[in-house]
Amino acid sequence: MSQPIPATSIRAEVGRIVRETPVLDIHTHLYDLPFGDLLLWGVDELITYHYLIAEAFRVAPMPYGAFWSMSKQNQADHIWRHLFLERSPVSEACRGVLTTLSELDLDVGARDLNAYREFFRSTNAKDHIDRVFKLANLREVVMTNDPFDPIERPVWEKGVVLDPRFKPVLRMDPLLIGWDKAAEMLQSWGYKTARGLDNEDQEEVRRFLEDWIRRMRPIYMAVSLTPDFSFPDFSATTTLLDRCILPVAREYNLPFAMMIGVKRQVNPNLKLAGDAVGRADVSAVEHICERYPANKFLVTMLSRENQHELCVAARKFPNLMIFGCWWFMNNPSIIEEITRERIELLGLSMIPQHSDARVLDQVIYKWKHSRGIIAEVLADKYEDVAATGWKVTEEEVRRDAALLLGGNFERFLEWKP
Ligand code: HDL
Ligand code: ZN
Repeated sequence: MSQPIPATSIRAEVGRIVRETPVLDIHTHLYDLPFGDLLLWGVDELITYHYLIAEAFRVAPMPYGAFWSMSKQNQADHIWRHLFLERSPVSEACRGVLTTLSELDLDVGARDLNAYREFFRSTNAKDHIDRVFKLANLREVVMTNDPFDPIERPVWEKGVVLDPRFKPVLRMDPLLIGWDKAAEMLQSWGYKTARGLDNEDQEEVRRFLEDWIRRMRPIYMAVSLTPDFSFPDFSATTTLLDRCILPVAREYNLPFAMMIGVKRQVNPNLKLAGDAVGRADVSAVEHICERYPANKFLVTMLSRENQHELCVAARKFPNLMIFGCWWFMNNPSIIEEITRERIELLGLSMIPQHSDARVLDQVIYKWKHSRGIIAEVLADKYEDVAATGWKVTEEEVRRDAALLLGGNFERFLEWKP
């Protein structure tokens, strides 16, 4: 066994090891180069992140239409002025912009937005992907790919060769949440789905899924669900899960990711920023994990109030892997709280974080901030066991960090229940 880390050095060593461990980021909205403008990067995209748009409307209310008709650069100037210059940028989303600029070696103290723009104009997307992956110490990012998206679909239909660092996921919100409209879209693509989800419709939905699995080679299938998600019930969602999605997921040994608790468009004027959160019913997760032991489920929940019960549910089902501090959970105070309770209840058998990045550069700050918190919590836990006489070694800390930052996910993908 390698030399134990002296108790007084555990914190520093754990921090270094976590920083040095490359991450597999299991949920993002990033796109590889062939998807063109769907790949967002640069300072104006950073500043017009929908999180910051919501925050800007709080301090500088204006007619929504007036904001949306502004150019991206003018929207960024507006947000920069109100959230960064006229008041201190201390929210997590504001701080993230500054962390990213700082890690890119730009002079944050100068507060010179046009100088930052100059830097991004001086580079290109391909070089920037390499630069960002290196700074964030990422090895792979998992995308969110939607066959119902009219811009994205043709890219897949034409055929796309992906950079191996970008992994696809088959996202199916429109199918599961709006079956009637999805049925019409499937019909327009040649699938016979006009009979109210009877057996023949179900067969056609399975064919649609298999067509896209062959085209996209996704590493999991995913959906976001509202707080009132229940399972089983008499909805089209239950029928689609039971008869279409989960049988196909089993056949291809693909996990099904459920992201539960989004209250969609509580303020539609804010567009992407208009969604909110609601406490969901974890028993739906328990029922689906219990009913389908040969399926694998990745689950993250949006409400802080659901986190402890989700940890307990994960203790009951080996086919349930909980992950990330999603969206409104992705703030230091909550990341720390739920990482502690996850390690205390689940040890290292969970996936502590994903970035959910929409702008390429965001992975720099989202992972720098989260690595710091995860390392601090881990250091506490190693110090606790070292106090009993247990020997904590660099080799084992490195092993554990690799599990948390990608290894658990990869093993879960490989595992056949
Ligand atoms: O449904 C999702 O995947 C969410 O992450 C939404 O995309 C949300 O708008 C978001 O970006 N959250 O971080
Ligand atoms: Zn997301």
